[in-house]
Amino acid sequence: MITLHHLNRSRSKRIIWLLEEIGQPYKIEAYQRDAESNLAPESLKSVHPLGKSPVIEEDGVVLAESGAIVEYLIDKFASERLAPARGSREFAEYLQWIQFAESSAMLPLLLRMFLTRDGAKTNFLGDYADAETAKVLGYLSAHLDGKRYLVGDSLTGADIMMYFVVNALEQSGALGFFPVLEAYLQQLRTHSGCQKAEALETELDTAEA
Ligand SMILES: N[C@@H](CCC(=O)N[C@@H](CS)C(=O)NCC(=O)O)C(=O)O
Repeated sequence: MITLHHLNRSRSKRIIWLLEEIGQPYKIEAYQRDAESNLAPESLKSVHPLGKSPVIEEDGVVLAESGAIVEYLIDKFASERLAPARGSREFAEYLQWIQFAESSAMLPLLLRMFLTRDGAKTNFLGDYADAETAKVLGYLSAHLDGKRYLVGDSLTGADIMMYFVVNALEQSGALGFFPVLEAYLQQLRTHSGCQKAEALETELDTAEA
């Protein structure tokens, strides 16, 4: 049995979708963010010292970092369905997009989100965040133009990772500037695993809207 330690409104949604795709038995331990700080509760630190989500427990392995969890679970349970063949050119691209989704793409989006929440005037950070956001999303959009998925023509773990990025973009109200990414988001939402992850995320979120 795989256990997912899930925090409301978090990257953990990626892992719910993945668990739906791989079809192994799983259970969810749900946690809620603190209403003031937006941080995870202290109890998550007893699962993993970082105290962040997602974290999984699987056959004695306790693993944090959504990208690592996606690679680990696919490698173990769904490598023929959700990843290209190891050693192929597509596999290299697959690894790149998995990393991109949590590093190059997330950094400027998070920076912009924190700057907006903070409200302080910045010297260069605001311009840097906006220029980097345009650069990385422009790159992603150019790659996806005319394509349904990031690698080949079927769903892989890279798309499950990227879903959180385009979902965050939608929530920020900026998705309309990127019609290719909007179409990609709709394509990902045709998957029943994605729909189930959305429904479970909503069901497990007890915070006020
Ligand atoms: N790079 C990590 C990021 C983990 C992370 O920052 N998770 C957030 C939720 S999206 C979290 O737990 N925030 C609450 C906190 O830091 O206390 C991953 O991909 O899993």
